[in-house]
Amino acid sequence: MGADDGITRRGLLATIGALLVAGGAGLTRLGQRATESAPVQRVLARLPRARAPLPAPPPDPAATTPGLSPLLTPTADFFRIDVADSIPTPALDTWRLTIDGMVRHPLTLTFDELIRREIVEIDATLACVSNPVGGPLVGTARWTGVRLDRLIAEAQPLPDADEVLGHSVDDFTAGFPVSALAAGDALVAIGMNGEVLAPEHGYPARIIVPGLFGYVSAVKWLQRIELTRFDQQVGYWVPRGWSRLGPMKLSSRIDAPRDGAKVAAGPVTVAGVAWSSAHGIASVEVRVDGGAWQPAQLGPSLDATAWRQWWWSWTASRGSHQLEVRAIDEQGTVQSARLVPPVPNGAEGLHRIQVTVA
Ligand SMILES: Nc1nc2c(c(=O)[nH]1)N[C@H]1C(S)=C(S)[C@@H](COP(=O)(O)O)O[C@H]1N2
Ligand SMILES: [Mo]
Repeated sequence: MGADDGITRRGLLATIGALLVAGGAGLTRLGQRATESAPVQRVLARLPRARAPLPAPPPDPAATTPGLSPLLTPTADFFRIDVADSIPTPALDTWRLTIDGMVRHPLTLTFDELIRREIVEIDATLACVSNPVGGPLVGTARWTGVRLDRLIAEAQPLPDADEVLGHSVDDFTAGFPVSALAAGDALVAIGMNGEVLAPEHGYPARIIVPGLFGYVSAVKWLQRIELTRFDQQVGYWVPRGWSRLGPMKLSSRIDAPRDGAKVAAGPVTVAGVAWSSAHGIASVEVRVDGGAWQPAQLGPSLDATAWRQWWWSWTASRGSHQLEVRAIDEQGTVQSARLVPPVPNGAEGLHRIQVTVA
């Protein structure tokens, strides 16, 4: 996020202060006052509670394992990828979500109408298709929103519609198969990690489809959901050389030690994260200098579509050593070691680092 969202923090706080002095009526509900600027509306917004909130996350192993990614990625650390020149900040009171295209009953909802539907929570990992092996473009969040399958069912899709195409206020599009709704966990998300969506992550609403890369699904600053056909329309990135279908791939990453690190001989905790598309992680293995694969310990499982932390205690001997990791999913699939670049449907290969033990 740059300084390009049209308002400085100090200016924003001053505006809120003025509003509070003028009377706090706008504080009680989302998007009540047409006179508030869009950023002020966002700051004043409160996230509605899920009808059946998820339990609090278990103690995070990252608290005691230096360098390990947290179970849930703090929003401030969550990667940001988009083609937006500046971050759109739709005003809640004029924002609408339309569901149309190949449907019997097109639907247009205000924000208040959207959040009158049942609010649910999911824990899911989101990865960018352009993330290289071992790269940072992946994060896990607790998403709050309205079930996308139910919203689309309200619009009564025609049987020959095979694609859900999301449109943003800035004309980005992403499409995925109608069949991806069957899992029941896709959301029109309005919250992330217990807070109203941050401007850079799609406020006021975005799509989240657990198990799919962002470029085919996770439209931020959402304004329209179109039911269509893959043989008629495809999302923004498809004519630019990326695949029509974008399931996330079984992947793993070493967070600690860092590549190129110098560590002391003796016990060293090797740790990281592993994730799949929809099948949970069954095991993670580590090897040193191409030796035998060693089973790592796994952290808590939030959901099959959320990453799993792992760690392994290595007795490091002096010299330069190579560490590699691989994941195995609940279906028994072993992560591919074949090197594949991100284009057109996601990188493959094992994350490999080199460390010096002194
Ligand atoms: N409006 C809009 N939404 C978008 C994009 C975009 O360019 N514009 N990029 C997509 C891609 S490629 C990814 S990986 C995710 C990233 O979401 P994040 O920035 O919240 O991590 O947003 C998706 N949604
Ligand atoms: Mo992406």
